[in-house]
Amino acid sequence: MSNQRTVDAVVIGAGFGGIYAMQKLANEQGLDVVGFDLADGPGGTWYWNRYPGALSDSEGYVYQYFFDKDLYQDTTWKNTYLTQPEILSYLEGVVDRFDLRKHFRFGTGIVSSHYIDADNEWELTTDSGDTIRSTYVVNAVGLLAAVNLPDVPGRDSFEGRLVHTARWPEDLNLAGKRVAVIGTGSTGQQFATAAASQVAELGVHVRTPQYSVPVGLRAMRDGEVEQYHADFEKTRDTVFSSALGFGIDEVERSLWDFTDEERQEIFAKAWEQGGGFRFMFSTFGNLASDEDANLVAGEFIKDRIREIVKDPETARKIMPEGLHARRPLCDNGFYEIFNLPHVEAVNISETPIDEITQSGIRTSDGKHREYDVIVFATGFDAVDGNYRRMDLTGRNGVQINETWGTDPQSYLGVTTAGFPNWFMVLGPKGPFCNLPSAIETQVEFISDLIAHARQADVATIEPSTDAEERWSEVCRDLAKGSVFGKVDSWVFGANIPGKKPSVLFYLGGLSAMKEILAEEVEAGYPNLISQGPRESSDKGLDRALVNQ
Ligand code: FAD
Ligand code: NA7
Repeated sequence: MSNQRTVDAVVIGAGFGGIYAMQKLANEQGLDVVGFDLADGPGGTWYWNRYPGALSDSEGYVYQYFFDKDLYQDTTWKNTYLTQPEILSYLEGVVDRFDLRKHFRFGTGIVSSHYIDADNEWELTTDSGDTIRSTYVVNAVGLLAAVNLPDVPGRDSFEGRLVHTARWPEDLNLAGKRVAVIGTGSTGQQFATAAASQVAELGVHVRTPQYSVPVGLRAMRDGEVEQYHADFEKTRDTVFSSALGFGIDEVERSLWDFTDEERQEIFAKAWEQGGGFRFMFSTFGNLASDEDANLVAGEFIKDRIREIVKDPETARKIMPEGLHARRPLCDNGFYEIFNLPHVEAVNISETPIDEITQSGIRTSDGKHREYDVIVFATGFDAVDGNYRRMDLTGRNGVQINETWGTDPQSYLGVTTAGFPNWFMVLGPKGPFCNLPSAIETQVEFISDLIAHARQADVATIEPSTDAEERWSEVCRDLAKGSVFGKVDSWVFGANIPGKKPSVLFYLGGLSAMKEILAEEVEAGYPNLISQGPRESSDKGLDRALVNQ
């Protein structure tokens, strides 16, 4: 790459988002596009998260693209949920099917993106010092991709293997090893459940126990995948016209309209069928909004934990408390592993980790446990993390951190004021749902917007700060009505020391988001394209305000 190269568009990231953005911009629009990913190949999340047990918690029939019927009908899957190797292989197949590999430079990170005001262009620098100029930048840098590796005292002194689940090394064989896992979110639970059958000893370090229900993993039945293929249009329409895109029934009925016995029956059926989102959104319509109803659901799960975990003291150590209001979790036998003699629950809110030593972990009760491997399943600096990790400046050299402060902004989750011709896939204040479906929706919006701007000879796509502020207000108001903001988790940026919690998602649902985007398009992008002095319009926001 030479210093002089100028392209139409740069795509950063080669996960679901970057791959589809490349397909739209390079293949469909015929633009000159270069893609970059730090990873040595495509896949994004599924390139990096190779830890034992890594599994989707969206079902296989919705955790894929819907933009191409032939692709959907040529895709088969073995079980109700998808393992990491299956998803990685699917995404690699998509890249090859659409001949996209030639557009990407893998193993190459973008360290800075600067808007050059005088030229109305972006200048990007790679980690090897190359620069490239581009009219448009599409960031598909992932919302669960900026690794959180907490600075536990002594961390770097450990002489065994210390790994983060999202940077899993291929050569790490856990067989017969003494293994500690720190963290019991979705990842920690998946890892611990899978590792329990491989390792000699497993110390599960639990800080905040979480509610989890069975995932319901089972083999696809004869003819089931073929039926999904045949029902392509129906499934696609169901997914995109739903709030969550998970392919589950989204019920409205209130828990309070049922007797205790009926509630137990409904919860038991969902428990049997499996799926975290199903348990929360297909049982009753008010678990995510009504704290008391939510607590009833929590009690049901606590009863199951008491039944499953034989030793009451162990059950106590992993027992969740309070609202069931993090991203709903599901597992493939997590609670059951605590009945195994070589699996120990270490509650590190009761006995915090004092230090990691050369050979293990010392907790505040003075106990030193020896380990060969320590696994950090400590999650991500979610949503805005990867933007803040770049040297990123917009108009007049203003840094993204300065623009966003502690509350990352966007208009409709895809653009932000002061950053012209610069787009985000799954940026802050985008929809909270099955993410490949959100990605398709956003990439199509971005691609159509770029096509429109080029055709209409519009030099600059950028939201007004006013439109952005009103979008924030929509997101804030929706968050107020949800239990999710009432507990600390990555969903509200409340999992990273020093990060101030903020509203990171639009909780109005995928279908409503789609309608809002469509209105913006139909109205001629009034909040994104200005001819002459910028005036903001309410048009694209009408639907959002109506839906509140
Ligand atoms: P990613 O797949 O995260 O890809 C982003 C890419 O950008 C990465 O490869 C990264 O290397 C690259 N990148 C970032 N910054 C730079 C830079 N500066 N320079 C170069 N490259 C850069 N979602 C669901 O809806 N359902 C699920 O079941 C589900 N399961 C999940 C399980 C796990 C273990 C994890 C971690 C996430 C899961 N998710 C799930 C969320 C998942 O991240 C999304 O579904 C989806 O894969 C996101 O795709 P993406 O392309 O937006 O980002
Ligand atoms: P999560 O859900 O953020 O979980 C991280 C876990 O790590 C959680 O149990 C945390 O405890 C724990 N953690 C984080 N920092 C520390 C420190 N410093 N010490 C001890 N324990 C710590 O991340 P996941 O990867 O599991 O899941 C993220 C999403 O990716 C998930 O929803 C899926 O969509 C895929 P805490 O709860 O903060 O007390």
